Amino acid sequence: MDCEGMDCEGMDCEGMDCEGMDCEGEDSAVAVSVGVIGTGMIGTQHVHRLSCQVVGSRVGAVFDVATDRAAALASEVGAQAAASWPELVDDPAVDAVLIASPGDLHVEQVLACLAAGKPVLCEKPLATTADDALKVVQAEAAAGRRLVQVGFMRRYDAGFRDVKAAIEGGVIGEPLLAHAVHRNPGVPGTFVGEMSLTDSLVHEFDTFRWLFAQEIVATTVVPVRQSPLGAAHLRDPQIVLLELANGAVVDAESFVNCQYGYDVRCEVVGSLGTVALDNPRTTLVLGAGRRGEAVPPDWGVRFGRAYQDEIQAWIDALTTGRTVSEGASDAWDGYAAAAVAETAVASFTRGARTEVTLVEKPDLYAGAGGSANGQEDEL
Ligand code: NAD
Ligand code: ISE
Repeated sequence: MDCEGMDCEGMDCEGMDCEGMDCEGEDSAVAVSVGVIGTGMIGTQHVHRLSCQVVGSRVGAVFDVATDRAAALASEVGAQAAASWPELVDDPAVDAVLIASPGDLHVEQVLACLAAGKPVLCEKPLATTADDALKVVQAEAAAGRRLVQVGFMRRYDAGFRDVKAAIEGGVIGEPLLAHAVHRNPGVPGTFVGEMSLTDSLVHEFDTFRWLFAQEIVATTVVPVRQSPLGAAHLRDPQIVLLELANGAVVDAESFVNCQYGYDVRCEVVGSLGTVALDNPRTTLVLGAGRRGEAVPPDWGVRFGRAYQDEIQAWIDALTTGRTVSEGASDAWDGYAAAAVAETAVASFTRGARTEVTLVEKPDLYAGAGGSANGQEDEL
């Protein structure tokens, strides 16, 4: 990695081009200095994770257009409040960048990180159009190395990992189809347009590419009677049929105003059996002739451990000379998921089955259908 100007005190620098780096005190505590762009709901959580929970990281700088909120958070964790996001990206005291701004801003911010040669963990979606996501893939391919990881944190969730292990272990035979639900109790006013597809179900698009190790080749959005309780401007709920390259089919429901809690489940049906992912159980209440358990209230609670493990794996990768952690979604995965989302939007608009078109996969992204990455990506 070209790490000129980085403060990599304590990092494992063996074999790196460290000219100009401050590498004194390699035995002291490792601290990758991360700059965080966007300190809204998840950005704030990630700042706290990077500061207090993840081993080997600290927050060097934050930026948000809500400058007062960003300044307060910066002061809380001992970080700089940058004057703009380009200033944060170019700050020599920032080793790597975590992007948690709205999805339509990601591509410009990611490309700036690539131009600065800095590893970036970009929250999903990588971009809101396939063309924009492709720009990231092309920039990495031109540079010949991957610096981008996409925040599809389910790949770090213990339950989803168990599902993948069951499939790969042959426990259910050949995976043939899956049923999936993705329900939010409600969404903020910033959730507009086709975000059920581009922002919520984009998780399923990544998840099932990864679980089945297959690209998604076509989508069909099935119109559903609209809930009277959701925002009028949202078509909610929705069902999307995903066809995978080997003929497997997934039906995925998005319901972003389901009212009762956050509910992400799936069942994969194979030739010998099935594997089902349920909500993790915290308590089981038996009383008054009923048996009950809590439903997670939101994604922060349901996937808190997955976000933590995802960011820890990223920081571990950076401290051991890699830029993308093993098994994480990379820029190709972000591009493929964005292309599926765009295809689903087109299917919804046209009211017809629509095929996904992907460019040829650059050699840089080894492995098919979102399986574990084969590249070393030395820093
Ligand atoms: P949010 O609206 O709460 O936060 C976004 C923040 O970005 C706001 O504070 C806003 O002021 C700020 N912002 C707006 N313009 C900006 C700019 N030009 N530069 C820097 N900051 C800017 O939204 P959120 O729910 O925190 O979502 C942020 C991103 O994280 C989205 O891409 C979303 O899809 C993703 N997300 C991922 C998960 C997950 O499960 N992986 C969960 C929630 C959100
Ligand atoms: C949100 O942005 C997330 O990524 C959550 O994981 C997802 O469940 C929710 O639908 C999105 O809006």
